[in-house]
Amino acid sequence: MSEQAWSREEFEMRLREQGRSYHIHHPFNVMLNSGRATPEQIRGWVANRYYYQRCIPMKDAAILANCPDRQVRRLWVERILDHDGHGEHAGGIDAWLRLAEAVGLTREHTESLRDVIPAVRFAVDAYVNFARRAPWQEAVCSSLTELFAPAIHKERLANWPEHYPWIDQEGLAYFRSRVSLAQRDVQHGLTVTLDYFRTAEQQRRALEVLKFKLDVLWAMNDAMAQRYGVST
Ligand code: AHQ
Repeated sequence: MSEQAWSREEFEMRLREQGRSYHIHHPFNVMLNSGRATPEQIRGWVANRYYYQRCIPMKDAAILANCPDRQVRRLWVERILDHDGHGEHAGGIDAWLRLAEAVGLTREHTESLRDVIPAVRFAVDAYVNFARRAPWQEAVCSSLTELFAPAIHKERLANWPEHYPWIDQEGLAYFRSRVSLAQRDVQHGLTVTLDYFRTAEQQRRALEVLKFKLDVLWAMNDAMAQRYGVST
């Protein structure tokens, strides 16, 4: 006898429950947001997370390429423009490079990827390749780690100015921009996910997909903790 599928509300709750595994709880992130990080650890984090940020538009373009639904594409395309920029909007990747300069890196050094740890590259590439190969609805579901992202951006905005006064606050503009953009993006991603994953088996698969992406983010922090240490 096949299992009973969760109601839409129960399914959403099960997705949100996964937040307990979000990288806001990783010791490296806790160190960053509690003011215990050295400038070298912060520069390492910014340089490594740059690789993630620059790959996000390619991940989203892979979803667009696999998605036959024009209504979904016309919303999903905004994510690429938000990161790459359009018209006079320089975009999120440019804002991340401003963060890099604010923490004492150069744009050129950051874009060279010289500091990117192999395990960070492997985790990010696993995410991009997943989006290229998985059914587009699964790739949409994997973006739902952003259900938990506004909290982590708000935590940085609340704590970094006090803990790291040496960082020009203009450099934090990226985090400010993501609070509302993440909320907009995740509403769309959640609607697609709740609409598509209907049977018990599909809903279990959705949780597996979200866990995979949570592991991508967690593994990136593991690699940075191993490389830069976790100050206590
Ligand atoms: O800055 C982030 C971002 O643009 C995205 C896109 C989204 C996705 O499509 O997977 N996920 C994501 C995330 C961003 N910032 C991370 C952070 O900790 O600053 C969080 C990350 C996410 O929650 O997936």
